[in-house]
Amino acid sequence: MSRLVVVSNRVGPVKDAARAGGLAVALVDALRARGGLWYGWSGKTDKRAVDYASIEDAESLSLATVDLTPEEYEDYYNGFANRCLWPLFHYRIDLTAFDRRYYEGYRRVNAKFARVLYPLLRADDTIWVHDYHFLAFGNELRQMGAEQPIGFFLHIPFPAREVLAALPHHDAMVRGLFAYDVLGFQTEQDCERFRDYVVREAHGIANGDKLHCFGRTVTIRAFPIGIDTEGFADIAANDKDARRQFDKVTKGLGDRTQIVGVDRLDYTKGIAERFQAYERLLQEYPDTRREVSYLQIAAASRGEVLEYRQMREELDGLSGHINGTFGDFDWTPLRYLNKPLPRRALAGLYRASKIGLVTPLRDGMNLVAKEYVAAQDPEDPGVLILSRFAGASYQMPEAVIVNPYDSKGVADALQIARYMSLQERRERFEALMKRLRAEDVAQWRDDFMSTLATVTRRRTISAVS
Ligand code: ADQ
Repeated sequence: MSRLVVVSNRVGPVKDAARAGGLAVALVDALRARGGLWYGWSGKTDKRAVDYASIEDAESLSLATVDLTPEEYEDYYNGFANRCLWPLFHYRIDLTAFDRRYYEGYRRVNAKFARVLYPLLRADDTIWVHDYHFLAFGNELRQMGAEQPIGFFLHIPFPAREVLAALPHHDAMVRGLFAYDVLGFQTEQDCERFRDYVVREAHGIANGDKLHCFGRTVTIRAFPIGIDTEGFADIAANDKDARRQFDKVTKGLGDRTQIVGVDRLDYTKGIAERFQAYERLLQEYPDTRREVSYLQIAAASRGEVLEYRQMREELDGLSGHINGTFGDFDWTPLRYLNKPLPRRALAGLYRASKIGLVTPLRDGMNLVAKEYVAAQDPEDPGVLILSRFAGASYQMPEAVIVNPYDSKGVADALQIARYMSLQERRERFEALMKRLRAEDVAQWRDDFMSTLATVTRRRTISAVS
């Protein structure tokens, strides 16, 4: 078996991968099995950063990382990746910074990553590149002469053609993607939008899962990412930290319905809209007062980006308003915590919550939805309320599917979930779990790897000119 090289913006952790979640575990397992190399940014910035990787061996695999200069970090990471591609691919043209300096920095850093990796590659390596930080990376490697199979997986949505066209360099960006052999997306809908762009905008030709354009052929497929379903269910049911968290949440809850939301603090997750829907619930259904308790965990992220700081202020205001209006001496309607929870505690929190509220405005997949279901007690499972705009909604139709912009609709869904019969909850849970078990993270990884191996067995290699 050839060596696997995984490229992602952040590398690791390896030792305690379980702490970071299913994706890290799945990648570490694959890397270990193939004596692999995990390559990316060190997480450090340094004015004197050089084009050189630090390599460390970590338990049957190697880690190679590069530092960035503060300018590179600003233009490539904060700038183009997080202030341009992230909002644009999530349909927030209004928040997108179309700054050419960012784009140039992004190209430069993608080229730097390729330049540093290239001498470390072996002829029979297989390379798997992750996410929107590295759209241009494959073509940079090809231009240096890399002939290895290179696959790319996009964790976030691929936008509609008209939205992508707002990006001044959309054509070069898509052209560069044709250097990869396999392009993996979260859903069929993402594949469809990519195909639509290539056929209409670049006059490519679609043929089944193949797309021909710019003198190259790539294979396009959906690989919906999963979680470690069995492992997470086991933690929720049996782990002592999970149990401790479960007890903490349920103590003093009485007959109240616990609603939970868990997110990275990000405007794509629809937390402000969710707070408004909750307020609507309390307004329109007075029987819910004192009878529900909503806990929102939102771990701060990307605090250096202005839009994230503004959103944080907005959420502080909304949560204060809800508690000020509806709260009482002995009842806090909304508890809103800005911190990450360890995975084991998260599992206990999900299990203690009768309703999981997952309402992103746009999301590539959303793993919280999957974790919430996997953590439930099969005898008395809770109800998942899920946005139709999360990639996960296509695999999870037995959730209560909502439009996150429609606060009345979400408030109604909360009422439906509160009164859902045990039999209906069990039926929905069983159908959801069946698919979560079959389509877990190991299956996602193996599916991608075997597609890449099959596709590249016979093909010609060249850079996109
Ligand atoms: P994210 O946008 O980060 O990921 P998501 O899939 O919801 O989104 O979460 C990833 C992980 O972070 C989950 O395992 C979750 O438990 C954890 N997490 C989130 N908030 C947390 C908190 N407050 N405390 C502790 N853990 C927390 C991107 C895409 C998604 C896609 C994933 C994987 O945006 O659409 O599902 O990649 O491909």
